[in-house]
Amino acid sequence: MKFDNKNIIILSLLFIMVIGCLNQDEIPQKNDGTMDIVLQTNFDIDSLNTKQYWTSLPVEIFTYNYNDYHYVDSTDSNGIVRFENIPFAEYNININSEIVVDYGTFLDTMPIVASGVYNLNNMTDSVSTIEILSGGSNKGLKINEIYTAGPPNNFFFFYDQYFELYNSSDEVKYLDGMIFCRMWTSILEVTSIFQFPGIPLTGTEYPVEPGEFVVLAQDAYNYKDEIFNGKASIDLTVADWEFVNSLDFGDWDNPDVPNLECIEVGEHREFMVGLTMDILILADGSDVNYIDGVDSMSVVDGVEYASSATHTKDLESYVDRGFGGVGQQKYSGQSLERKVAGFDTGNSTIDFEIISAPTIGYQHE
Ligand SMILES: [Ca+2]
Ligand SMILES: [Ca+2]
Ligand SMILES: [Ca+2]
Ligand SMILES: [Ca+2]
Repeated sequence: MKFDNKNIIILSLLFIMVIGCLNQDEIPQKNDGTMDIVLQTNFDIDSLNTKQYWTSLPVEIFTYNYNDYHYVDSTDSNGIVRFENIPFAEYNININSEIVVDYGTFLDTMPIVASGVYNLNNMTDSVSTIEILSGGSNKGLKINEIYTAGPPNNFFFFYDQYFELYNSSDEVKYLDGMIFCRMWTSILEVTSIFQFPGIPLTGTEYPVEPGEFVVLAQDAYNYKDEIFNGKASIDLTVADWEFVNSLDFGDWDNPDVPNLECIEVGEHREFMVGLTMDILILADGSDVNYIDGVDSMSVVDGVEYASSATHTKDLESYVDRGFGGVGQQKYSGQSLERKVAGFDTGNSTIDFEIISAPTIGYQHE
């Protein structure tokens, strides 16, 4: 790869010139000039730092500095994409795509993402590198959507919470005996523990097909008409499962929807989680002694979410390296979903996005 020195000089001059006419807080104006962005996409295919370039990968850039500046172009055979003569501004970079990896004996389709900001302060670099992350290498049952914030309302209603699981693997998975837990700050501290019926690890009563979604409702109840005159809340009678604590006498039990039962001795509470901050764990059920937490080897998926960007990360990083949901509003009807069904890089900061409305049993566009 060869850089053109002339371009670097022109870019640097342009940078100095444009910065020269702007106050620090002022957003760049359309007539401030143009710029080029050259991005080298890198993909570490085997997590061993083996770089691979991907051709024809759509890369999107957009800026909040103006209304309509949004560009999509594709990488060349060196994994490079160029945006030339675009208005001077700070651009966000977004890749949300799929790649097909040829393993010789089979092809594997993997969802990938990359995101970043092309910072004006770094404009003297002629080529920026953007790392592509694959969310498909660790397949299995995933916590795909977390709908907890409550529908738009001003009387603190949030009882329409649900969680969506997704089987991103190519094989049938079984829910038999699995546990779904709310944790305190670590996998060592269980706050609530509910279990699917069946025998953990070996049971085959409750299959989840590859690509299938499973909806776990706080209550499999139709909140659509009763509470909000058909406008704001949702119908959870479509759920595949509901959480029931038989010691909570007020807990709704829909006879048509099977139950995850509370297994904590003496616990009277329903399964209910934080609206915009909490930790959820799906585990295989081989360890149900909750006193000392959930055995790390039994954890199938775990997600931390928090609306505050300054939230201190709690959950062990080998379960989740980040946290999703920054900026999510309580009582907004917003939901938190993986960018692509089952997409999991092991970092919820990257894997999840806030969506404006829940998607019960399907993936948002
Ligand atoms: Ca319930
Ligand atoms: Ca039920
Ligand atoms: Ca334990
Ligand atoms: Ca969904």
